[in-house]
Amino acid sequence: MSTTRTQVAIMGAGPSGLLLGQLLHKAGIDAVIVDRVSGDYVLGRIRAGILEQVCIDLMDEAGVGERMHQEGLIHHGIEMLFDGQRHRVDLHKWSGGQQVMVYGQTEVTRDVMAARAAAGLTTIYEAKNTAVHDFDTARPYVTYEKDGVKHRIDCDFIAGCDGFHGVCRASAPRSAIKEYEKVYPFGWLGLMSDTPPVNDELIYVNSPRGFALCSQRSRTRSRYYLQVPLTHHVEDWSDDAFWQELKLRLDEKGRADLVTGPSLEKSIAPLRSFVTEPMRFGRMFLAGDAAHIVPPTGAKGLNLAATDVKYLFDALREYYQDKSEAGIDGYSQKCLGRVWRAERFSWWFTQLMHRFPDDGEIVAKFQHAELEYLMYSEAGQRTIAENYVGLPLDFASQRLM
Ligand code: FAS
Ligand code: PHB
Repeated sequence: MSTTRTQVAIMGAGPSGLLLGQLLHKAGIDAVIVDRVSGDYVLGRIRAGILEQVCIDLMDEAGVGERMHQEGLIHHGIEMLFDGQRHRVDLHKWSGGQQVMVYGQTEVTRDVMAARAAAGLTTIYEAKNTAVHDFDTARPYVTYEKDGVKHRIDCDFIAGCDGFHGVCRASAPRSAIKEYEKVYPFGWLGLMSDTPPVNDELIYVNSPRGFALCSQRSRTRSRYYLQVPLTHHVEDWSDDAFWQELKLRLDEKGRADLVTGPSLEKSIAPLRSFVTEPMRFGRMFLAGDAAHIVPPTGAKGLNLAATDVKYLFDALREYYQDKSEAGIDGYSQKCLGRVWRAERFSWWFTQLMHRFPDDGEIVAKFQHAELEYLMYSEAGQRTIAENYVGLPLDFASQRLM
């Protein structure tokens, strides 16, 4: 067994692990990242597309925001389409001047990977049998196998950034953890194409045939989603079938403006709400999808991960530089306050925009009435805008109670 030592062992090289590694490096704190797949595999996963200001700021703090500012598209609004009518929600006006940016998670990951490689930092990909040990002591360590050799990394802390199916949360003692979960009775069939977006801003559709979302990655690359039953498989959906169904869920203008083309990627993602409490177990901290999952309706997953990483980085920096444990002791509670707000909005937005198989016609009428209220009420516009653009980092101190 080969043994090495670092200050922070990060499990997972997705956006959470990579961003944390970059921030720690800039603060002079040593970290090693271990992932069970290859870097190319991580880059091949098509996921989030919308960055909140907290994520944009974190990319800048990590020193990897240059291309994001060059290529990212600032959006000040979204369109809500129901009953064949579009209604624009002015995010900028109703959130007090805030905005969101269209910049794919793949690009975020690519930028941080490049910075990590340029700095000559260690990322161990395609590690097998990864495991975490003794995180309830002051001497935790992780182990893995690579090319038939067993390795051990001794560390001060373990950052569990290994996603929903990772080993870190699974290793927490069952007596110390509570998991909350809601699984939705449908999935999102996503398609990426090198075609110009159907609209300048995103369109969220509540149609009798189900939810649809018209998103984008650039002015020449589009990302579309259709709500599909859980019984469907991606091979059931030809590109033509996808485009036909999307047209049926759009309005006349959408059908006229939609530019179709061959899919670059097509996949079905399940939807769930999931939260782990707490997010800290001794010297192991969970961040991102390792701790929580949101239905992507509210575009919160990646942005919640970014906030966890910011809180965890600040706490670790405080430990090493100020010799204070206040940050690490307060990490879980600080994250969860924000996590539950985002979980609530994502659940609410999903209930509002999707057709649930067991709901009768009456729920469609409730949805229509709520959408009409939201679109014709200042309070309604404000509640969508404030939640969609995301809460400020220090929102916990701004709580009304
Ligand atoms: P990730 O899951 O991205 O990364 C975890 C990493 O840990 C992976 O690289 C994995 O290989 C590694 N790992 C797993 N087990 C391990 C082990 N035992 N040992 C070592 N490494 C291990 N969010 C949005 O905002 N909008 C969207 O449209 C959207 N679409 C999504 C579609 C899908 C199919 C999924 C799964 C998620 C989607 N999300 C979306 C949410 C997504 O963007 C996540 O929030 C984001 O990837 C979180 O990043 P990480 O926390 O780094 O987790
Ligand atoms: C995306 O572009 O992938 C995307 C955008 C907004 C969402 C979900 C996904 O709410």
